[in-house]
Amino acid sequence: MRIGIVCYPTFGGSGVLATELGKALAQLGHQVHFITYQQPVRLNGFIPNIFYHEVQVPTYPLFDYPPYETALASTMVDVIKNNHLQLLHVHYAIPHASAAYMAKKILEQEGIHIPFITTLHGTDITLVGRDKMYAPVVAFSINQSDAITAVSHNLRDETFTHFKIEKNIEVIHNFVDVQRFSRKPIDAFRKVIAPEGERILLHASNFRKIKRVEDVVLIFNEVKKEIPSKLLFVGDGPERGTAEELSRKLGICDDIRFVGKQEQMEDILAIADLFLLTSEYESFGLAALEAMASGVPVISTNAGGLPEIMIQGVTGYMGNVGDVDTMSKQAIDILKDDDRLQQFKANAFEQAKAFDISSIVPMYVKLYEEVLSSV
Ligand code: GMT
Repeated sequence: MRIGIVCYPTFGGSGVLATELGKALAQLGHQVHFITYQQPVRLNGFIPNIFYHEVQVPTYPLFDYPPYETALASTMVDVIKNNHLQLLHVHYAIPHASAAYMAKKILEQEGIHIPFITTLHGTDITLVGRDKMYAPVVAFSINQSDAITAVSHNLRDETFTHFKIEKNIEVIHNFVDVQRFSRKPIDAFRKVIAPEGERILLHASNFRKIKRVEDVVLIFNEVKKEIPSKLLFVGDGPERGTAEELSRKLGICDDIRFVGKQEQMEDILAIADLFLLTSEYESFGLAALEAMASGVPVISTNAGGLPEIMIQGVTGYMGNVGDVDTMSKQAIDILKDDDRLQQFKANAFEQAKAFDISSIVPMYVKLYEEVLSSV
């Protein structure tokens, strides 16, 4: 198949998933064309069968807001026509689904039929998409999609709750390449972070308000009182300053490192003992799944789709949003004893296998074939 993939090229989960999907499809022999405004972060090196088309957004003094959606739709038209694409798969509804609809309608006038599939990822529905400044266009373009998928049952339910959707939404869970994430820890790296053999706790996100990164600091503060440990913060975003300020106030900043945005997550996860994800909402929690694939148990909230990947008391624990007390006790429970920690690590790894790339990617391929056969 010749497939166009549209996504955000940044470190966000939707872009990561879309890129990994494109790479996997290319490996299966399909031709994959990424259409986005920057080279996706996980699209590194030369991969046969993968093409990248950059969306250029010309500016003009009249534009306070350069019209990205128009440029995106025009690029889609150009790429589809010149590369004879058979279908488009857009990740994150805003503005990718409406741009795909526009491209589809333009091409229809030239006798070219291009179906598009929209994968809903989370905030495009639960936070941003619901805003009345976006909602009518989001609902319309989802309904116009030839197929719709959601990354969890929870997100599918949320979509039906907040929008009038007239079509089926298929749940295809996010995936992880377990083989890639099962790395041996680099001892020298572990020593730099935890020179006295302390436990290493880890949080990775875009540091938006919804992640509640202050709760990560508060949990770490409690753990540290009982167990010698260090905390690594991976990623960056608006709430990083808040987390830093709180760690200074608590007098624990020497035990916390902010390492910024990182491409080699598998190497960082390999040295971690526990992953913390305290979000107010996660449609899925891809970062938690990647941790599990690295054999790292997870303490998370029980929000959104997290209960669909976690097993309470087995792969880690889930607590209510904001219940720092309970989540701290759960973290200590996992970390206090070596054998117990090893058991949780093994369980986390075992559960990640249920979401391995090898079993999830064929679901997308099947969907593509169904969509193409109904054209
Ligand atoms: O976590 C974010 O805010 C980034 C966002 C995105 O769209 O990139 O992540 C969403 O999609 C991920 C991949 O499907 C999910 O694993 C995340 O749970 C989801 N984030 C939220 O729902 C807040």
